Amino acid sequence: MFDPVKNVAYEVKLPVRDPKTPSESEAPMFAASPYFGDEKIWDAQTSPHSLYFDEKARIWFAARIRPAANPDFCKAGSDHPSAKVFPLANSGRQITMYDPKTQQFKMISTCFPTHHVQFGFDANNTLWASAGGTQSGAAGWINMKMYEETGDEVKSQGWTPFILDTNGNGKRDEYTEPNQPLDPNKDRRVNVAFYGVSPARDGTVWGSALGFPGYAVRLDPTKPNPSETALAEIYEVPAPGYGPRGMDIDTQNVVWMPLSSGHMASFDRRKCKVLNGPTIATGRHCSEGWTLYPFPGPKLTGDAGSGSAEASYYTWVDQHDTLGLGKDVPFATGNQNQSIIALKDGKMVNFVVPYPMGFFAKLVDGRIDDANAGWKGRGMWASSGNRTPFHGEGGKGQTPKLVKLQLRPDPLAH
Ligand SMILES: [Ca+2]
Repeated sequence: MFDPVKNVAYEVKLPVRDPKTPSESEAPMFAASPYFGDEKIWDAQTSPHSLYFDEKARIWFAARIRPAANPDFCKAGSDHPSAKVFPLANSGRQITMYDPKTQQFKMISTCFPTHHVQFGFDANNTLWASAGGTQSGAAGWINMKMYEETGDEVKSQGWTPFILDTNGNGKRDEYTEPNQPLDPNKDRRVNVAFYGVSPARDGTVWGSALGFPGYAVRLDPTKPNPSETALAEIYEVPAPGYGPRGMDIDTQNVVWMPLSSGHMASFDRRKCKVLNGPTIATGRHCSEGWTLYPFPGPKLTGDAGSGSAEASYYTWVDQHDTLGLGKDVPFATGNQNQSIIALKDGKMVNFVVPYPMGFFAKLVDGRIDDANAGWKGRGMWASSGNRTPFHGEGGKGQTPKLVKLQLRPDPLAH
């Protein structure tokens, strides 16, 4: 935790609900580390991945609180509305909330796995969770209004599989499974899940689905009982692009994501000519919605594509102009450029962090302390590091760092 007003950093240990929660120290060691030998220094039980502030300045983590086997209410035979549609046997991470003011924790045992979390703009203040990999095939949420009012973690959670409207009638119907032949009279389940997840202002929820070439995925949960009614759409990344990771969305509902092919990609659904029917099953029905922008840096030897060797992890959209390049400017973590990379008016702006060497951002967020103080009142904050950093300046024993970026009008401005 870091408080930029008081300039204080401290650590908080996240608790588990079940003492039998696995520890990373139980994971097998495939080989000794050249830096740490056979010492297992990463021993977290909670394995927290990503986090999000709420309007009360509390922090919601994707974190493990129990062993992976789900309680009965998640599984087949349960009368939970989501379990009746799509029972889930395992969840590798759940939800933990920390309130810095009261120093209290709350934990929610979710049936669905969590990886990234983000609040929606709806009246229920829904917290959406991505799954990470595609194994679960489900998108999960917490109705935070209900949870805050009742404390009922079972009733307040829900999830749905990803169902495409392949029969094209505008609503969700009986569906065929991914391993079955397509039936023109039915809808179709696809085995995807969100890696990055971002609710849009129109009530839909978007995410990236890992894979080669991978997808942008849209979920429309705006009809009552979304476990039974939510419809999904998938949009395959077009050549020469492939390999999306963490994504974000802008205020116009345009999706932004980094690609392993060395591009920043945008997807704008408003450009699509077809949105449902049998041709959407492959996700190849709207290549016109995509735009690929090559990242800065050299290309990989022999790469016939147009991208660079950059291997960006995450894209974040500055919806509120916290840095000063403008509202809705997308930023990517430049993990090979040791930078943060903005796309401004079609051009890449590469903010290289020269020292300490080895700058390695996993995500950024913005903060405006004084909207009337120009560049001094605002800034972007980036994490630098990994779970056990060793590849940065200083070597073994370094801890992760926070880097603040501000956009001065000229280099000597102060
Ligand atoms: Ca349908």
